[in-house]
Amino acid sequence: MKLDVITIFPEYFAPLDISLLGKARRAGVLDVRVHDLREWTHDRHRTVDDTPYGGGPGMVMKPDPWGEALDALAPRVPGTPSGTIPSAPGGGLPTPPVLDETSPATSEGASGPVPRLIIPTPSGRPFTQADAVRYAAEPWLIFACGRYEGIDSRVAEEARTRMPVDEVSLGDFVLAGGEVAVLVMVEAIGRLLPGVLGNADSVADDSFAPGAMESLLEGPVYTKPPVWRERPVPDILLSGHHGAIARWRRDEALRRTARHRPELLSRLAPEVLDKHDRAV
Ligand code: 6GU
Repeated sequence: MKLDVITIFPEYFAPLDISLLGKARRAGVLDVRVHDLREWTHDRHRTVDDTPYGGGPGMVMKPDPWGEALDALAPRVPGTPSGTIPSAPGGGLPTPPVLDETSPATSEGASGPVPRLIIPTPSGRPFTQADAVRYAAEPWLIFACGRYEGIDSRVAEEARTRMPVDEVSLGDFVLAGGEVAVLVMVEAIGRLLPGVLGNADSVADDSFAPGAMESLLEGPVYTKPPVWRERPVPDILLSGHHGAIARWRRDEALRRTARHRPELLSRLAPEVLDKHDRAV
């Protein structure tokens, strides 16, 4: 998988060299390139922001450096619309097709793969494990890290005329910029790539993993010693009864979900519930 990151703080991405993702990069499963947005500025101060139209606090990222960066990383295929839609009434080109999360997975055309552009923003739709699974199957992702009050809206709008664009949020809180959000998403995606995790089975048992664990939180885990500070490991885990252990784990997952995320339980699809779940 090829991964481009555009940011004004390339130093934020040093952690991608270590641990699991570092291993994936050295193994050649993951090709990450971090780009400094200021390379696509042309003024002495390498300006990337300006005051917001309509007034208000904070600054907005200027569209020009972003447009040039995206043109450089994902060159427009000759013959496709420029994306400049003249606003003059009755004039201009027909609106080009809009590519978004409902578009099919990145397709391999005659000119090679089209990247998916991912823009982290607290006003995006929630990023979930299902997105991580979908993104892990794509050949090429571009992450655009906004700062300040965000990126001029026309950047995403114009990019949508030539690649799928997803605006995604990590949750209901506000970060200072997209960099940390991108590190989070790249780790969630990277650990799903073939050959990155030691034990491929561990992915299926994850909280939120598609299948039996969809909408469930994983329960407690234990290792040796069998008694620690007078606290024994639950007997069932030492019993060797694999069926009973699986049932116990599922009951614990249901209990933990009820306690920490009650709204997830009402979302459980009937087909992922087994006939013993109701008793918990
Ligand atoms: Cl994806 N970006 C920023 N800046 N803040 C966030 C976020 C993303 N998700 C939650 N808060």
